[in-house]
Amino acid sequence: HVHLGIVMQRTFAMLKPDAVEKMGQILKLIIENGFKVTKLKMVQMTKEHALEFYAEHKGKPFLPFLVEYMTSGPVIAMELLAENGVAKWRELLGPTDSEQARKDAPGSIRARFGKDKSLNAAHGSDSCISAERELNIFFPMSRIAQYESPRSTATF
Ligand code: RTP
Ligand code: MG
Repeated sequence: HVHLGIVMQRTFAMLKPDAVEKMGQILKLIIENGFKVTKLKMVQMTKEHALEFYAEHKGKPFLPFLVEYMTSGPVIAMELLAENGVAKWRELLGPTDSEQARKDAPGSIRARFGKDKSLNAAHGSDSCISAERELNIFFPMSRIAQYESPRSTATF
């Protein structure tokens, strides 16, 4: 059928350990840029978890350092929803190298909150296929019940 109108796309975003302390500012930026935060949680990744997440980088020289970085403290995992969300989030992130980002995209998240080509503050899926894979790692369907449980014990 003919599809008219806006196509919303979900993507996986993550604040890396060095950016978690700046979550307030970064979340404000995310919302101001028109994303809906549809899932969010803080988790400590294990080494196994990080190796699964970065399977595409198996064998690359930077992988051991990357795994150490990503397991050095908690991360904030999110599902973001927006029109053309995958590319839109990569755009707001800026180039991988934060020093490059400060030259080419000074308003971007990596320019503002990252340090260099390794410690770059945040992650974004590079395609819809990657987004589905990465969202399933952090937000598996079988655990959806945990989402509602705090409500039943809350007192108002
Ligand atoms: P990300 O996956 O985190 O959104 O970043 P990206 O697509 O822009 O970069 P990618 O090539 O997928 O690399 C994943 C992460 O590995 C670290 N890295 N270090 N030292 C290095 O040469 C190097 N290259 C990449 C960065 O933390 C990068 O985000
Ligand atoms: Mg990548």
